[in-house]
Amino acid sequence: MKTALFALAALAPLASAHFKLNYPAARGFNEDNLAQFPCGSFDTPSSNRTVWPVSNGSIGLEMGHIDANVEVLIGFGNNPGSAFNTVLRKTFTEQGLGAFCMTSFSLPEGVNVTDGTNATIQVLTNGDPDGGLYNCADITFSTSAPDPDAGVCTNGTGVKTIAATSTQQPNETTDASTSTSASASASGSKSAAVSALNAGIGGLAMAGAAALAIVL
Ligand SMILES: *[C@@H]1O[C@H](CO)[C@@H](O)[C@H](O)[C@H]1NC(C)=O
Ligand SMILES: *[C@@H]1O[C@H](CO)[C@@H](O)[C@H](O)[C@H]1NC(C)=O
Ligand SMILES: *[C@@H]1O[C@H](CO)[C@@H](O)[C@H](O)[C@H]1NC(C)=O
Ligand SMILES: *[C@@H]1O[C@H](CO)[C@@H](O)[C@H](O)[C@H]1NC(C)=O
Ligand SMILES: *[C@@H]1O[C@H](CO)[C@@H](O)[C@H](O)[C@H]1NC(C)=O
Ligand SMILES: *[C@@H]1O[C@H](CO)[C@@H](O)[C@H](O)[C@H]1NC(C)=O
Ligand SMILES: [Cu+2]
Repeated sequence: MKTALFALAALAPLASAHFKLNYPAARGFNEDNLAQFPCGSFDTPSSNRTVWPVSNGSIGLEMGHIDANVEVLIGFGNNPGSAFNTVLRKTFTEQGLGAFCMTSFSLPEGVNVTDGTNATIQVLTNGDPDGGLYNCADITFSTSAPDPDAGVCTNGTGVKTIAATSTQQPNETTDASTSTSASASASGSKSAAVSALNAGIGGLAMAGAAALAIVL
């Protein structure tokens, strides 16, 4: 497993991480436990919250799948538990590996927050091959929140978004490549890479082939 992961990581660094929430800072990141609802195994709010804007916020991810369905929810208060009841961005499909910066977040009509309101953002994507993958970030709203530092929230080359073919939440659909019109070769190479990662039985040769498939 480690060998396969390492070989993949060396050749295609972004393929190994499912997805990662970089900004606002995640509660924590444990790649092996990302499938644990609601926050990828981090159930306790961080004492260190990111000050995040009431309008025009950004959320920076790093994508390790060639395509993924993504949804962003929020729960209000100091510890929403698993009550992420408000949708900040409904399900869409993202394609391309690497840095992905979602922009222009604002709260839905009728949701009022003031400076100092605490909340937790939950980002979910679909899993390998089904179920969800979760990352959460604890924030404090502020009308004067600073922009993310330069380079923290950017888009990698080739990253793009398209409408999702399903309105279901990503954790209730199967792998995006089976439910979108993404090219067959892309989903094929993704599956190869993902099985090498997940099964851990690939060994160097197969991991190398999977990494090559990703690059191509
Ligand atoms: C928000 O969270 C911070 C740190 O976790 C805490 O000190 C503060 O009292 C909380 N604010 C409110 C309004 O509860
Ligand atoms: C608190 O968060 C800030 C910004 O994300 C980070 O630079 C700092 O290292 C964090 N501190 C701790 C103790 O986690
Ligand atoms: C929204 O945020 C982005 C990224 O921080 C910034 O470049 C842009 O100027 C902001 N737009 C407005 C209208 O504030
Ligand atoms: C990244 O790309 C997405 C999809 O095209 C776009 O909505 C977003 O504004 C871009 N982010 C930045 C920081 O330009
Ligand atoms: C939010 O604020 C608006 C305008 O001040 C007000 O009309 C509305 O009732 C508030 N909504 C809630 C849920 O408090
Ligand atoms: C999927 O995530 C949403 C939002 O957090 C949650 O309400 C729902 O229960 C989750 N579904 C499953 C099957 O875990
Ligand atoms: Cu994955």
